[in-house]
Amino acid sequence: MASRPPSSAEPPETDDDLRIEPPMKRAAGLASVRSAFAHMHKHGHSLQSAVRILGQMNQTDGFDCPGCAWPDPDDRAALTEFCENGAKAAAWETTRRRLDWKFFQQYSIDDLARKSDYWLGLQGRLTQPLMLRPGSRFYEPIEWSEAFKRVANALKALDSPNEAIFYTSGRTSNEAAFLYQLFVRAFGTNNLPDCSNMCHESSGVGLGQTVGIGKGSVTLDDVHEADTIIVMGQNPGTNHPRMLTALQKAKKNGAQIIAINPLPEAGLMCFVNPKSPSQILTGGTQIADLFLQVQINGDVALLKALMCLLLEAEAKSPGDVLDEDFIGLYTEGFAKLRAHLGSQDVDALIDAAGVSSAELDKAVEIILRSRKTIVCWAMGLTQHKNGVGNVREIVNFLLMRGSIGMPGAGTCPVRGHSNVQGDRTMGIHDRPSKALLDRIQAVFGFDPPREPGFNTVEAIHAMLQGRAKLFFAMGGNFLQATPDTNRTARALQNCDMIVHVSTKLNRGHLVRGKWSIILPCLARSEVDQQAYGPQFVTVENSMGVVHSSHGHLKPAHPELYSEASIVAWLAEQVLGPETPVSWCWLIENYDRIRDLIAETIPGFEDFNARVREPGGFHLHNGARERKFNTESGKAAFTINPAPDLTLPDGTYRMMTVRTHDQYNTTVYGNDDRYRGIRGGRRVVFMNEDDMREAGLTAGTLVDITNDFGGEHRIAPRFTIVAYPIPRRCIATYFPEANVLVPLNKFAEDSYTPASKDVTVRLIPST
Ligand SMILES: Nc1nc2c(c(=O)[nH]1)N[C@H]1C(S)=C(S)[C@@H](COP(=O)(O)OP(=O)(O)OC[C@H]3O[C@@H](n4cnc5c(=O)[nH]c(N)nc54)[C@H](O)[C@@H]3O)O[C@H]1N2
Ligand SMILES: Nc1nc2c(c(=O)[nH]1)N[C@H]1C(S)=C(S)[C@@H](COP(=O)(O)OP(=O)(O)OC[C@H]3O[C@@H](n4cnc5c(=O)[nH]c(N)nc54)[C@H](O)[C@@H]3O)O[C@H]1N2
Ligand code: SF4
Ligand SMILES: [Mo]
Repeated sequence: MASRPPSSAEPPETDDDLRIEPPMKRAAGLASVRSAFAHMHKHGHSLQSAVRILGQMNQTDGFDCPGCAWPDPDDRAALTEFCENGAKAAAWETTRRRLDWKFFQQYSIDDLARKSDYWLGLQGRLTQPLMLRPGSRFYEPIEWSEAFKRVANALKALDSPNEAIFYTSGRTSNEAAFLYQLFVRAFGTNNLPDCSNMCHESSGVGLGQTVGIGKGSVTLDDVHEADTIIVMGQNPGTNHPRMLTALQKAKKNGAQIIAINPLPEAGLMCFVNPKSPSQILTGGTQIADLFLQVQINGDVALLKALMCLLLEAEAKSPGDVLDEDFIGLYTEGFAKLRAHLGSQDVDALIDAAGVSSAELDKAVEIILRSRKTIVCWAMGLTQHKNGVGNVREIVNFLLMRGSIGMPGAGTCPVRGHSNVQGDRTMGIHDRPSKALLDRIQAVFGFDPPREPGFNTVEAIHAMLQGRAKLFFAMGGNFLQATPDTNRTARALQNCDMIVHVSTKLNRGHLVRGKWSIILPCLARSEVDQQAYGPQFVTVENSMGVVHSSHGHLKPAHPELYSEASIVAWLAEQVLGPETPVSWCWLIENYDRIRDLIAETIPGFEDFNARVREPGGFHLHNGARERKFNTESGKAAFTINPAPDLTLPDGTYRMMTVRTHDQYNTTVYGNDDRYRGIRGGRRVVFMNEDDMREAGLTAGTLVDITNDFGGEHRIAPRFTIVAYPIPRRCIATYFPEANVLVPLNKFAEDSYTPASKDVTVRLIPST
């Protein structure tokens, strides 16, 4: 095994136990229940304690699952409203293991850098503030008061507030996020990059431009009622497992499902509901009625081809396909789109998509059954250079048939982090709207900065160029979640200070600034005790439902601060008498924060009362009512060129995906059960014909390389795995392959890094 230099920003190679099995054809079942409890056990929980903790998850008086943003059904099952991966997230967060000062005396940052991400996460919860002094290789514990003082002094010493960057990851509650953005703006900057920049930003931008709201339009009831559900660029069996229950219910009600994906993901093919004994006996529900194995980034071509076929069907049977009334009343730009589609070569589009015309005819047949169509999507569509174009093309497709703003139809971008949507609603944004800034000014009486701040890509450039010198992260793992890992590492190393508010140790803590500080915080499942008693927080799920989350567990350590109180204490010290609010008074009782949210953010009127209703409340959504909040008040058809997919000889198009055993950069285990991978993560999924042509065999070790923007990148020693993936397409896992994702290849308009389309070469390892 090749060894890496110490302090490497990349995970070490630890694939000694790699085993390859055939991919599975169905998801969940009893294996998922076994896996859920095995993970709880691994983190020190007895069966009894596992049942107690998981039984609270997603209940109206319990804590919100720290996993994904999929909504909870109204008819929640008592005790079992969670999935295997929700259980893994809970196990990882509620672990009984603790990191004390002895651990940090024992391991230097170089020792820790040689450990795998899995090992780092297994060590337990952070319990004390930690500091890495200039020149030292060991974190040392410090008092909270000293930690706040050092961070506050470093912030105050900057020449300009714009030299500080304040990152957020999407687990932060509404209350903490609202305070955080208020503090950052009172401090004087809009430098609020967010994990959303790397995630659904393309959806937010594309939907905002076309239907006037950067969020999806459907509710869970719509999913249950739809006649056609198209799932594109998403692997729900792993990343939103309870979505399969909703799809199963939709199918029971007569829906047909089309899956569009380069991979035949097990969860898209068949789902065995682990809660149903009859399902376990009968082998489950077939999910996709039609699987379109699109090539990577072939979606614009595919959607265009579909729309051309719909126009052909309309010509044959006028009035039956298009919703002319809807188009006339609610939209603009259709004539131009129609002319554009008329000029397209449908066979060439089908070819570019990589599917057959018979398959597309089948898709049209399904779609024409009714107008109640929903399109769901995730990272397979947003993380492309044309990510915004992908989303606008979905909107074109839905608008043509009036499939929006009616029961059972609409847009469904399926969000990642459990409160990523809420964080945005609370004002975490590098490009805040004028309306938000005006409200902040009216409510708090200070003039917030008006110029745009840095998004993630811009933040990395600013740090590289020395224009930003202090990096503060409210959660997350910026180092490994961002593209071009080694460049990001250099950017972070350029900082005078790096501050992480974190629950667990991750590799991001090991790439140091001149000073590095870790502030450990409470997790959502824990009691958040403040002056007025235990506080609950609120979150917004993927379908715009705002609800409460109540932590019941004993905190991992008595001295942990909540994220909201960390912001408050810091704000108090940084802003001093200039402060717009009394921060420490606010955190005595989070109702006070919610009252300010109610005053500032539209849709949160009477917040404290409404969020106490069981299940919370739905935020208003214009698109759901066909009120399109665009400049013209109409939904916009747009023209989106299909990307040029020609590849230089000898190169492949690589997408970076998640395994079944990880949560973004958190590695729960080294298996990817559904895809047949055990005991390792450095694998490349490849088409067998491509392997033959390149003289590669299964098990060969290759270095993956690329050159982009004058930089040569290399990710060494990945094992080739033969897989049913389209020709010239390959897949690797995030974050191991992030070193290859070019910083400067991102979606137009949204800056979302193109992590699903990286041009690479494969070179046998020496
Ligand atoms: N257990 C677990 N749950 C999670 C997460 C996790 O890491 N683990 N992460 C959370 C977060 S933050 C997010 S954003 C979501 C992510 O949820 P997903 O978007 O489902 O995550 P990915 O693994 O990135 O999967 C992308 C899917 O898109 C497909 N794909 C890739 N490129 C293309 C393309 O060009 N076209 C099409 N049509 N398909 C393509 C891939 O084959 C894969 O099935 O999940 C959330 N939930
Ligand atoms: N190549 C490639 N890169 C990608 C992606 C991809 O598909 N491919 N996906 C992108 C996407 S969609 C996303 S959302 C980003 C994710 O980017 P991030 O959100 O930055 O990354 P995570 O891995 O989710 O962050 C994990 C860390 O958060 C901390 N943490 C966990 N819970 C809490 C909490 O409650 N409070 C606090 N303060 N800290 C907590 C822990 O220390 C943990 O180590 O990655 C992006 N990067
Ligand atoms: S579907 Fe998502 S939110 Fe629901 S239990 Fe699973 S991981 Fe948690
Ligand atoms: Mo995400």
